[in-house]
Amino acid sequence: MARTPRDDTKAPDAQPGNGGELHQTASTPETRITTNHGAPVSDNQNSLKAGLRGPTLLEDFVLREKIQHFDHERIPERIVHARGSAAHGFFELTDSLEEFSRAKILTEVGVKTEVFTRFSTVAGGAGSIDTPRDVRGFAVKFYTKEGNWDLVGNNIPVFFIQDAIKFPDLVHAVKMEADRGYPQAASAHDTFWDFIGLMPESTHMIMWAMSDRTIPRSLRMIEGFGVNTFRLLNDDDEPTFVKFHWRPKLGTQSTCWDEAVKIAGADPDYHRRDLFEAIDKGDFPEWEFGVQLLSQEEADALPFDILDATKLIPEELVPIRVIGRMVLNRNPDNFFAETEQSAFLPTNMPPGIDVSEDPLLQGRLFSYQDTQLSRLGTVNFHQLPINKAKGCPFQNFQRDGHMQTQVFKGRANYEPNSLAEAGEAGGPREDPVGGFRTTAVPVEEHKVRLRPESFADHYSHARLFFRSQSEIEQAHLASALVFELSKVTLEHVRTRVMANLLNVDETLAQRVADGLAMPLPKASAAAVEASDMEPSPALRIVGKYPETLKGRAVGILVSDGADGALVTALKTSVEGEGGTVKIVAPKIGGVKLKDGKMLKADGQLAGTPSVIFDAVAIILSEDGCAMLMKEGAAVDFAKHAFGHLKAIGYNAEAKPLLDKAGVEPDDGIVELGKEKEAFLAPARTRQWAREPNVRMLA
Ligand code: HDE
Repeated sequence: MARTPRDDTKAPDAQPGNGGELHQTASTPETRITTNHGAPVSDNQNSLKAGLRGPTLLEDFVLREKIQHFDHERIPERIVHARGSAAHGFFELTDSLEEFSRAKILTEVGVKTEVFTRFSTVAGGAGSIDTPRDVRGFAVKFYTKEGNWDLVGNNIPVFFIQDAIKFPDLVHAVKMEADRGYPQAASAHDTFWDFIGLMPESTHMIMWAMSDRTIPRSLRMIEGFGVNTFRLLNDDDEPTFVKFHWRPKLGTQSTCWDEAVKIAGADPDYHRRDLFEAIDKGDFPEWEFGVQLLSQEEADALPFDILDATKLIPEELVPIRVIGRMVLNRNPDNFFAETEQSAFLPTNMPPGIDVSEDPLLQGRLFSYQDTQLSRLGTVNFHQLPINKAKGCPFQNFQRDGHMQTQVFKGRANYEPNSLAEAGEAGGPREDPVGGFRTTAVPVEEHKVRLRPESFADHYSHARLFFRSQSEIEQAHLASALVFELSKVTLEHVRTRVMANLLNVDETLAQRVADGLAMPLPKASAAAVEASDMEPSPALRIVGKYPETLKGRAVGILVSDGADGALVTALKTSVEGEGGTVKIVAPKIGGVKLKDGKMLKADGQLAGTPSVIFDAVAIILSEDGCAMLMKEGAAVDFAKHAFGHLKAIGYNAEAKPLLDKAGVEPDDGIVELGKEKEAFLAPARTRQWAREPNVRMLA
């Protein structure tokens, strides 16, 4: 028999052929690696072989177990909203809704309830980029004292379709095309616009989808909406309709489209990183929570149907009452266990909150529970730590199934039972008073596959949205339509979309036709002619967000010989206002400043372009500038900051680089070292006035 060269008198890592010198060993049960069944592992570097150079043995259960577990690491990704990032935090009620709801989460002022919030894009796969033009999911799981409440919303208050039966068609149309498997995470392609053109009910949502809302600057800067109409039920079981709203403290802010495209290459994880880093450094994002409340009579008086998810209730008609706040203050410990395995269910509602008959919501009530079975593989997914109702006990007579983690005691696995009479545990019982009750909505009609007349107006709200936008936002919306339709290869599809747009607003349709260099067709036949509603300025985002450095990032590009005092002064001012500063240098080790000191870089120029910052400063020495003028990444740093409407601070020595990049003087281009405010003021916002000089908008 061949002898192995193992010498038991030597430490394991000193053994020949042990595979690397750096691995560490352990000798106590607390620190050593074990198999999944607890057997201590002596060697995690080498598989068991028949001889030094021989084949691996089937008997190596340590190897087999490790490889087999690895082979099964993935679970199916979400069919939609696959790409997501999440955080833990709390919700605090500031104003009681006692009059309308008996849910403790909506009546106990000052109580902090744990939440887990997952943001997502919709169309792309789990590994897709963070910045496509797409709707963002905004799903909040409140671990309330009366069971989990999952408010599974989006950052847009309306939806593409009215009836759940169209959801698979919509999703098939927007995802990668069936034969070619592309494009990934992009709506700019034939099948999506083909479906949209044929579904006039999607027109209102299309206005939102083509607005700047779908290219957010940060997940910390998106609004959230429950979208569907829900009900609240008070102690007397009286119902009130409710719409839910989240409003970010940092304001709703977006990128420029060209910027979003470039960020996709520079940092595909832009939003995930931004959220993680902000929370990591204690800069906790916060949202206000608000409700729109209306009685049946108020709902009946509206000129649209609140059961139709393609419509919104303008704030000017029904104001938003702010009743609480949410703060996200803890990153997940483990992405898979928490973010990936989290399962949100619109059916998770505490007593006092109820659904409406919105046919989109009704379909969702089935879909989410069903989808968890294929994603998480077992009816016991509610026992996973992230999904478990931790605000209260959960107990019933449901038993067994795959991956059952509870060890039930006793014989009581049915109800009613009288085991208590024999001194045994009888288990929990129903609670007619404190339990969940459904609104007693009268139902007395024929079964039909029809939509009500009140759902037939597909254009008034689209017009309301478009006409409520600022001039800049209207131009972005028209340009987004031109961009997307320019990627559509089927001419008749472009024409059909334009025919629908004519029903929204003739000037919009004309701008799109001009942008495509195509003739404007006749308007498509509308089931109901659009009517003019009072514009709702609350629907804008430009000009509404706070001008602040809080939550914003400033990149300072430096070279050898740069003026360190100027860099420090700028950094101190920006950080003093709550902004983040990152030093960008040609080499990651940093630069040698004018005074001979070293300044470390946070990012190397090629990998840290200006697209990832909200404002930039360029502080160079004369030699440094001469060198960087030959570096495309440096020229792009200035050029893109200018094109993306960012403030640019510079010192005199850096001016030639700006000239080479085509940076033209305006209020956002500031020589540093003069008045501090001169740079800080434009750095707190975007230079919208510059846009007509840098971009041809539709
Ligand atoms: Fe979803 N949706 N959805 N959806 N949705 C899913 O559930 C579905 C809709 C939303 O971070 C899936 O667990 C149907 C509207 C978010 O995990 C699935 C219909 C709104 C998330 C599903 C809709 C949403 C999902 C896929 C039409 C805004 C991510 C994985 C009737 C109010 C939640 C999963 C998370 C996820 C079905 C329409 C929001 C397939 C059938 C409207 C934020 O069950």
